[in-house]
Amino acid sequence: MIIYYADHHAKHNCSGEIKDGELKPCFENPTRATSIETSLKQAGYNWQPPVHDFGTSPILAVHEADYINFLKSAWNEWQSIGRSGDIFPLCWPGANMRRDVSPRNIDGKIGLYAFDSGTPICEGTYTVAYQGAQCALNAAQALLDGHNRSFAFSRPPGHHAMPGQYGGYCFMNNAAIAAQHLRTHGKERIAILDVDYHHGNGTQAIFYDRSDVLVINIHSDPVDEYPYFMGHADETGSKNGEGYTLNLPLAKGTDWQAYEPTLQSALNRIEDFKADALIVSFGADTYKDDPLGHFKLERGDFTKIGKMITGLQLPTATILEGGYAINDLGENVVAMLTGLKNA
Ligand code: SP5
Ligand code: ZN
Repeated sequence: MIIYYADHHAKHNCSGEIKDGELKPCFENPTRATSIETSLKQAGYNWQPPVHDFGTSPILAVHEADYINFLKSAWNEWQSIGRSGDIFPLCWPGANMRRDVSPRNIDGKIGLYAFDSGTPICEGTYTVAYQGAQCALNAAQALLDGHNRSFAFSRPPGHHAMPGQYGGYCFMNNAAIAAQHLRTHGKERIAILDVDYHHGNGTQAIFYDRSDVLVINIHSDPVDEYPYFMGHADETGSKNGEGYTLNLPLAKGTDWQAYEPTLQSALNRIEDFKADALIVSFGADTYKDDPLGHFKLERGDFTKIGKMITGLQLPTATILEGGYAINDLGENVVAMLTGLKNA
């Protein structure tokens, strides 16, 4: 298991997020990574910084250039007009409004590039998201270099990030960037298995038209849960990608008994697909005590998930997504890695 982690992730540390109509402390905060560091160290794992910098081109392979440019310049622009707090959106182009004329005003731009109000941007956000993407790229490269298992646990997470929009604490889609890197460098068929509690709308959108990247989500039914507007079972891909998106929404309260057969059907689909490599978007927010999640998985279930994935016998890069029960997060990650270790 080769592990990547950029410890200056702590510079993405916003002052609060809008939740339930109020400004609350951020769930997605630096102590998440500290919890993982502590537990990995105790379990005898080592990690390394993203030693190779792949630059922006693999990021631009899945994200729109104007969007990445916005992320890069947003903080300076925000500050230059005297704003001191974190960046939040104010106004969105609603269903019958126009998005074909780009606003010059910063608040307009934010409305164009954000899809929720729960994802603040602060001074370090761009650099940290960039380093997080580099961690994922190094994890993908490890597979190309012949490793069988890699793990990237950088913040912020990525799976909600769309081709041209941020949200759900995500700015750059680390899993999609990793998957595309494998495609660019000769792997023909990539499967992405997203087991975060929330639907990975960004990853789905990025590969929706394509048959070379299979995207499977097991998540809380969007009828009842964020991100609400994507992740239904009838979304199966379009054009060449028809049949290469699979959504397996589950009800709130799902425990291992209901989760296990769903995971098995996802793994069966990956087997049929004959993937050359697997990317796992791993969110520990399916844990029973997660403050944002409403599934009932136990710590030992993460080891079972890892073991079942190992049964596929595929080179596997695991990318951290959510998980907000901070005191348990590190141990939950170790439990997953225990299952993912080669038999
Ligand atoms: C990567 C990831 O896990 N992102 C999750 C983003 C979720 N943002 C929405 C949070 C709103 C929670 N409101 C539910 C109330 C729970 N009591
Ligand atoms: Zn999540």
